[in-house]
Amino acid sequence: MENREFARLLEETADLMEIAGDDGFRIRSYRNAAAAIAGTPARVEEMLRNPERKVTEIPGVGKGIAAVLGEIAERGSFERRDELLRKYPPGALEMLKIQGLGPKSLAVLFSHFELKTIDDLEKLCQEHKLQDLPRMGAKLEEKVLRSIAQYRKSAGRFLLSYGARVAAELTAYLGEKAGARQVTAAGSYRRGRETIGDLDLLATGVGAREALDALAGHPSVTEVLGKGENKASVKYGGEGLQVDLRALPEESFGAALQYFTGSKEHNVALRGRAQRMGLTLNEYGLARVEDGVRVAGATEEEIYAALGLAWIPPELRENQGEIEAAASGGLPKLIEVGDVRGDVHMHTRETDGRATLEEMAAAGRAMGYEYIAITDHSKALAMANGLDEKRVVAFARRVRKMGPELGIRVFSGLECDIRKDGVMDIEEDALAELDLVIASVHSHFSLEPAAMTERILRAMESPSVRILGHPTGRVLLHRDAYAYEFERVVKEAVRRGVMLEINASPERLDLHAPLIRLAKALGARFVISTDAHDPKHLANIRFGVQMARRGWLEARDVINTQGVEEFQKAIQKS
Ligand code: DGT
Ligand code: CA
Ligand code: CA
Ligand code: ZN
Repeated sequence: MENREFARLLEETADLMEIAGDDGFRIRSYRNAAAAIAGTPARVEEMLRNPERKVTEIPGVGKGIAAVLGEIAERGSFERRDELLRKYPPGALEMLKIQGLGPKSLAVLFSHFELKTIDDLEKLCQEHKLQDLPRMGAKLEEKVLRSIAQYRKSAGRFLLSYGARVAAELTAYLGEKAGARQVTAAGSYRRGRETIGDLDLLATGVGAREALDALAGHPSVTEVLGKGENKASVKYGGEGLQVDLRALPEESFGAALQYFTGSKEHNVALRGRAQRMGLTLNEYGLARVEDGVRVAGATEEEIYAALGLAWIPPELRENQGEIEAAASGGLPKLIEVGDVRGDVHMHTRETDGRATLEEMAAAGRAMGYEYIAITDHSKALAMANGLDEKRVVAFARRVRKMGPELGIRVFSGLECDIRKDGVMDIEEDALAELDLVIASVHSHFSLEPAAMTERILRAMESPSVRILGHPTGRVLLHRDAYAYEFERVVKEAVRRGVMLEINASPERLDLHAPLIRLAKALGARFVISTDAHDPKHLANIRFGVQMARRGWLEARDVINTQGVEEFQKAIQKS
């Protein structure tokens, strides 16, 4: 069992304890322990087994929690959790994910109504039953209905970054346990979609068959949904990600990879093209209709070539014009991770980051970058200890003075809040001290679209603003983009030389592909940056690059693929 799993059970129980009105101190001790366990490199499961070690070595883990961890390791749950799960319906855990309803409101609802599922909750809101209760009103009902819709849309989907973690782990595991050397992830994961419904793995060559058994025996597999000659389907981890593994002969590997990469829409269009050429395409290969002779199947390249097409990168396979472009030699030369030469959005301990300026600089060097920009928060984010004018200026001077000591070019920057009325959170003369200002919306997400448009337009009037940060504000599986006139904002950004961020943080991935393509068509320029709050987040750049690729971007569209001199020119103030 992974540490994450232990942490998840503790967190979940803390939520239920809050509904039950348990002692706040106790609830906090669960949450603290969960955070500590998730963040500790040592494996809890091994510590429990090892007589030389004690889990109480982990800060935040006391005797009580240690006993709980032992029980979880033994039987997957523990007494208090079982009690709470008996007391409240299983839907309670889901309801906690509905925004607007904290544990306290849920406790009130449970005491007044027979409430078992999200559907019951939806019905209560539609029938305006919440309004009869203290401190609940029509506004809350609307909010809950909206977030139920949001929840349903995201239920059963997983972040791309989680898919990446599981894919890497299983690939290594199948190599080790079954000797399978060629395991490839297909499906939406390979296309780089920001969320995935399940993980589709393909194995071929030595050990492919053996891999099916090995997968079913993986310690994080909670359920085997099915296992046959060529396919195994399992549930992985506490959140229940489905993983499908197929074992394939080498001669049809390309056809299977093509088929299971999708998208469905791309495949339908491709099969149509094959048919018009007198060919049939399926997961086993490409063959002539008239005599059934196979013409391709071992690699994707030969299949696309036999269809008169250049090989199409998976990120483009959404039937959005890529087949036409591949037929006419018009595919873009997509940006690659190696093209990025600097990361220009990150936080330090000055605000809500976990590392120092020096540590982030070292991490940037380790990525092979020529430059980074440190862009901490501004004062409106009081929770994050945002910088005021004085600290902004002091920071800029400090970076200037340190210069070469940092071993990499560091631009002094700021992620400056755009206030509700569009005024920048920091005075212009302080902003002017900085090399690079990102303007971001972090509050008042539900303004009317017209007001939100004006707000962002006004922020861009500041001559210091160079980048619009996470331009739509969405948080995947959690919060929709805020509404505004995107085209108008992009046109103004182009006019003022403001670049659009493609935020690579796995929870955001903002902008997404359709908006990137639209913005590019309007002449926008982009940066891809990680918004790192920890040195290890710099590696998330790959997800941002995948978004850019899905948006058909080439390296020249992305300004932080340029060397330090050119980048500096691009951020110079007019
Ligand atoms: P997901 O898992 O919801 O994020 O999305 P995908 O694209 O990974 O979809 P999935 O896992 O259902 O299937 C993987 C690929 O297999 C899909 O992209 C295309 C192919 N595929 C699956 N079912 C069909 C089908 O009924 N028709 C066609 N043409 N292709 C299919
Ligand atoms: Ca899939
Ligand atoms: Ca699948
Ligand atoms: Zn931000």
